Amino acid sequence: MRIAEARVVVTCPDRNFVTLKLVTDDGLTGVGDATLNGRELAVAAYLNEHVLPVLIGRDAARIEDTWQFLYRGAYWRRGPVTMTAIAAVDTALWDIKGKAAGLPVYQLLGGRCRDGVTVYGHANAETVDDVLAEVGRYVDMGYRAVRVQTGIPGLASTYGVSGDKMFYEPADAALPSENVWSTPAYLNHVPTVFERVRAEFGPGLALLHDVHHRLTPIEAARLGRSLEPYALTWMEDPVPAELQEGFRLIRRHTTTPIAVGEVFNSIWDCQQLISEQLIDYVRTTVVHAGGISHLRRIFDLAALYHVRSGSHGATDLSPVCMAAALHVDLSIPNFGLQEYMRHTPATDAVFPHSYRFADGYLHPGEEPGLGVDIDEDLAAQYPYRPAQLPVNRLVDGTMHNW
Ligand code: EZ4
Ligand code: CO
Repeated sequence: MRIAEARVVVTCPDRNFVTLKLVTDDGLTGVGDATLNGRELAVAAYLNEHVLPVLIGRDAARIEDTWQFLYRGAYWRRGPVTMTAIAAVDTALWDIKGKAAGLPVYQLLGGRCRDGVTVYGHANAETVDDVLAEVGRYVDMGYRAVRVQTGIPGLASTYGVSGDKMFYEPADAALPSENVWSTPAYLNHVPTVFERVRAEFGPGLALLHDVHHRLTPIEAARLGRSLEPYALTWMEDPVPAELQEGFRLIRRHTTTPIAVGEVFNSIWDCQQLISEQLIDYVRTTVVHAGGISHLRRIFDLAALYHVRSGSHGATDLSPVCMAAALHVDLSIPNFGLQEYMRHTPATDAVFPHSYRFADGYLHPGEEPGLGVDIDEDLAAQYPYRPAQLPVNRLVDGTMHNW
């Protein structure tokens, strides 16, 4: 079973996606997500120029060896572009292995550890009154966990608040749009939001919030402490995580659980956070952390330290990534929660998939492999459109983290 064909498909059914498709000499196909939001063509070029030529003729059954070949063989290790490209190959090879075995990938990973994958949705609105209605909508749809983001009084726009309530797309312009940020306004406002959401929905609903890398450790400590009465499931990305030891400071001050890692590419990015028990959920996911093979290594390390999975699942991670994530989520002992932002109908049509939402859970389905594909003819009707993520400045114009 050798890899006979490999191609990269770039398509924009409402947003850009990069997908790797592999075909074996006996006619099996596999797909892998290679989307890096705002940097799509960098990964496409990495795959086309440096990876595809070494894949042709390789044994498609040798998933781990191919991973090691691409990781060690590049000499230049890690980084989002490299690891996203490796992830796409790894994911596609797991898809092929499942089809060759006639089994869904979660069976190859050890079988199911639970009945379904609990997901959380995104309730967001400019005002608190409106966000209460949005949370209610998710509860009515069956969600057991909801992320809550609102506008901040005095700021023109805020991360996580979108016009279209079901399909949030932050990469909103060909050149980065500019947001303005005020930490004091934010820290004062957020606890008032959760006070009302918790009062309205009671103790049973899991509530989450994404800080999106905007605070310092001591500011995050204050936010975590001020949110303790509302018992959040997690406070996400409170500070940028290059300085992993910085989380010790947050930990000393608050029992609000912490989730970090959607931008991490490898086990080395979270090793200290996990082994010092500085976080509660690790948000690494298939597409940006080296594929199914490497993600499972991260989650196994996490299991040793009471850290659970909480994989990123925004709309810029394609249905191929979502399908792969669900096979991992179903099969690991230390699953926590899976983010699930719905894709638009156009995206869903380009990526036919077997996973289904029911009663607050996602189910990957029983098709051999990942249960997802790309309709290449339809994809060709949606040419790439340049789109970048926003940047963020403080009120005085200083560049800040977005
Ligand atoms: O900003 O996926 O938790 N979800 C997030 C996302 C990220 C985007 C970046 O491409 O933080 O909305
Ligand atoms: Co996030």
